[in-house]
Parts: sequence; C-alpha cells; structure tokens
Amino acid sequence: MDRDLRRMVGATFANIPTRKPGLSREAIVMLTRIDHVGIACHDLEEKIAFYESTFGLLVVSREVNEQQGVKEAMLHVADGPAGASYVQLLEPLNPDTPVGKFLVKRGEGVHHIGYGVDDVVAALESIGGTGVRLLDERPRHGSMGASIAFLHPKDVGGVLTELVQAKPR
Ligand code: CMX
Ligand code: CO
Repeated sequence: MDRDLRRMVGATFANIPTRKPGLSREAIVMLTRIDHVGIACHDLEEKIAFYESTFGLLVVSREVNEQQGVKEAMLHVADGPAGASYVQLLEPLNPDTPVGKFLVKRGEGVHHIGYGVDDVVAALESIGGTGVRLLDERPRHGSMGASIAFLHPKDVGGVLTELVQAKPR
C-alpha cells in the first residue's frame, strides 16, 4: 500500500464511531473484531481442500472438540489490530449434535459468526442483562485455547452468535 493510500485508509477508520453515542461504557460490550465465520460441512477434508485451492487459505489448527460435537479446522484469513480472523470449518461428530442437526435441517453453509471480545465473562453478563438468552452461562473451551460462549440465534435475528476471548499470546 503506498503512503497516501495508507494515510487515507487510516483516516477513514479513525472517523468510524465504534460506540453508539449516549450509551454508558458499562452498557456496551465491545466487539473487537470478527474472529471467525463458522461453516457447517459434511466432509471436512474436502472443504479444507476447496478453501485452500480457491482462496489460498492455510490451515492453522485442527481439533476434535467432543463437547461441541465437532471435528474442525481453522483457516487463517488475516491479521488486524485486534487480532486474527479465520474461517472455521465444522464437520459434526454425529447427527445428534448442533452442527449435525443443522446440516439435516438446512444443509451446508454458514452456521455461526464468532466475534472477538476482550472479556467473555463480562460480555456474557452484559448481554445476558439485555434479555438475550445465553446458551452458555459460563465460557467453554473453543478452538486454539480460546474461551467461547454462544448466544441463542432466535434472540439475535436468526444468527447463532459466538463470543470469543482468544488465548493470550
Ligand atoms: N443458526 C440459526 N438458527 C439455528 C441454528 C443456527 N446455527 N441452529 C439451530 N437454529 C434454529 C433452528 O432452525 C430452529 O428454528 P425453528 O424452530 O424455527 O426451526 C431452532 O434454532 C432450534 O433448533 P434445533 O434444530 O431444534 O436445535 P436445538 O434447539 O437443539 O439447538 C442451538 C440449537 C442453537 C441451541 C444449538 O445448536 C447450540 O447450542 N449451539 C451452540 C453450540 C454449537 O453450535 N457448537 C458447534 C460449534 C463449535 C465452535 O464454534 O467451536
Ligand atoms: Co466457532
């Protein structure tokens, strides 16, 4: 990026308000970034190959998370000032899991959005106070050592929403 363009982009971002005026700081949960987009698939290896060959993404982590009922891979997209962002590919461990049920009902596609937060416990308390149902009262273990918690999609306009506090580097 040349220097003028860099300055322009910097200035543009500096002008974007990040908080709704009039709300107290305590009432606001700061979402720091889009941490990942979770995508449900039938065949993890096939989808990894697709994302690698089509978008040139690289797998940075593979895990089996029994508690969440998934076999998954994180593919790095970009680094930003608030941390990295990823595509999370999810294959269910069996049909009676969140991703397994989703695939039967809706087929492959976007399953959830994961937003970065600095403090997931504080975020849960604040969001729970607004009436949005918390699927996790307390954080659970997520990809790459993160602490995660889900919000009910019916209370977030049909979007299953995950809060992600990344493991400290
Ligand atoms: N996005 C949007 N809506 C969803 C959804 C999703 N991913 N999954 C389910 N729903 C909707 C269903 O369509 C259904 O709506 P209707 O009643 O209008 O048909 C409703 O929610 C209930 O769905 P269900 O199939 O009966 O499933 P359950 O209620 O048993 O579970 C949910 C739904 C969201 C509570 C469950 O999937 C959950 O607890 N998810 C959080 C954990 C998770 O998804 N883990 C996997 C990812 C792990 C990771 O990212 O690390
Ligand atoms: Co996720």
